[in-house]
Amino acid sequence: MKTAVEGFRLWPGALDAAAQADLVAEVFARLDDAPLYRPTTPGGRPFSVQMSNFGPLGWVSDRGGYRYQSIHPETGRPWPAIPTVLLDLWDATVGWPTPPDACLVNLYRDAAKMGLHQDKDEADLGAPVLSVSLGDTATFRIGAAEGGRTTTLRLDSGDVCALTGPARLARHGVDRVLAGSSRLIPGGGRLNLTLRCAG
Ligand SMILES: O=C(O)CCC(=O)C(=O)O
Repeated sequence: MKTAVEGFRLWPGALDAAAQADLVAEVFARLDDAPLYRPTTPGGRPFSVQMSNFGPLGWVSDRGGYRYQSIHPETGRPWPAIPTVLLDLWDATVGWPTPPDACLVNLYRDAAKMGLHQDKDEADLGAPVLSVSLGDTATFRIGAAEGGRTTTLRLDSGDVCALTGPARLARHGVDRVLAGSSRLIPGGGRLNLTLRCAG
């Protein structure tokens, strides 16, 4: 498929309905240990997206800035392990020789969205970023790292995409989520799981 940015890869429907339901159940079981919370930007503004993490390292944001850390900022406990199915998906798609050590969990409810940004808090900016979409459909926007025009595409439940090579630092974000387009997520909304080599 021709993509918006060289190095952006998309696997539409990579997870079938049963795999999506199993993964959602696994994610919500882990969220009992590492509850979703609403981080704030370094400037003090709350994100519209709720977040948690799995893996040795988790991405956090607060007045201290953006960073990875090994404990949940509210409970002080280590993050739960990354589900094996996601590690297998990493091997089957991007095939990077080292496994991811961070899985950011983003839950979009109501009018939550994510502004255009680059992922650059990771130690290894050569390693790909793999992203799994579950639940409501998102309008995803992406453009080259250097600037210029962006393009939008739909990410449906079960779609998997990756920022690799020249797209690793692509600008990307979620303009909106189509509320009620799926019934997969308990309580509604969209779940996004993003795997990275952070440390
Ligand atoms: O929700 C998405 O599809 C994108 C998430 C994202 O860009 C991020 O976590 O950095």
